[in-house]
Amino acid sequence: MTTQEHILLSDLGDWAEYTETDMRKRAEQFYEMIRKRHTIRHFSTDPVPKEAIEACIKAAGTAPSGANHQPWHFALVGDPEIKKQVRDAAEEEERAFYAGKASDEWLKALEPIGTNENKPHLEDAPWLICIFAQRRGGVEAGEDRKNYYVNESVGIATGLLITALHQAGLATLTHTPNPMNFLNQILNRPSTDKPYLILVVGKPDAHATIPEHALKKKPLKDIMSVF
Ligand code: IYR
Repeated sequence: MTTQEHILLSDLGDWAEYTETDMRKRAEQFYEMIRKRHTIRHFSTDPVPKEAIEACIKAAGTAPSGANHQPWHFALVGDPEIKKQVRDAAEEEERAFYAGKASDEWLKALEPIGTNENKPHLEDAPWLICIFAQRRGGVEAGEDRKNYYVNESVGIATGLLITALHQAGLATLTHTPNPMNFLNQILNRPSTDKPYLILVVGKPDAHATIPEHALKKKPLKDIMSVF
């Protein structure tokens, strides 16, 4: 065991103390902001500056992770040719999914959302963020150590990313064709990088709709217990 330097949080200046009133107000204000996030499936082809996406990915990269190994990779795709390759491969998997691979129970659960095998948004949206979960890595670039709590870490980073994008005025769709191994090939990722999800990013089309089903959020009493 080596002893490690620790830095006083108060020296960093990265923690702010609020009064109870301000704490409650800020928490409510954040809720009012984030409750307006909706997953959308109809994207406009309007361009979105790469710098805005990069800042959101930097925010995602601050997420807590197992042993701080930051076991994630974000492949940002804006090239129309590569978006088409992703769409073609994803739609092939989705055709198999909707034509029989998915159980009746699963298809029934998806009915109120109205999804199908057609994924034009994979080409319409200006950006696809293909997120990979790294089974191996380490805290320094180029390391090849075992990573820990990989799914938890990447899930948290993805949550931050979706939040950052929403806050910047960008809409998202979390898309998970299954299997997604085609992403390793198209985006040249090693086999120890597991494709985690595709985040479709852009502005909503003027006629974008949201299924009523998606607006049903469980009230606090159904998602929380207090002891
Ligand atoms: N990946 C498919 C199916 C799908 C599955 C779930 I669970 C969803 O919440 C939505 C879709 C698709 O993208 O169509």
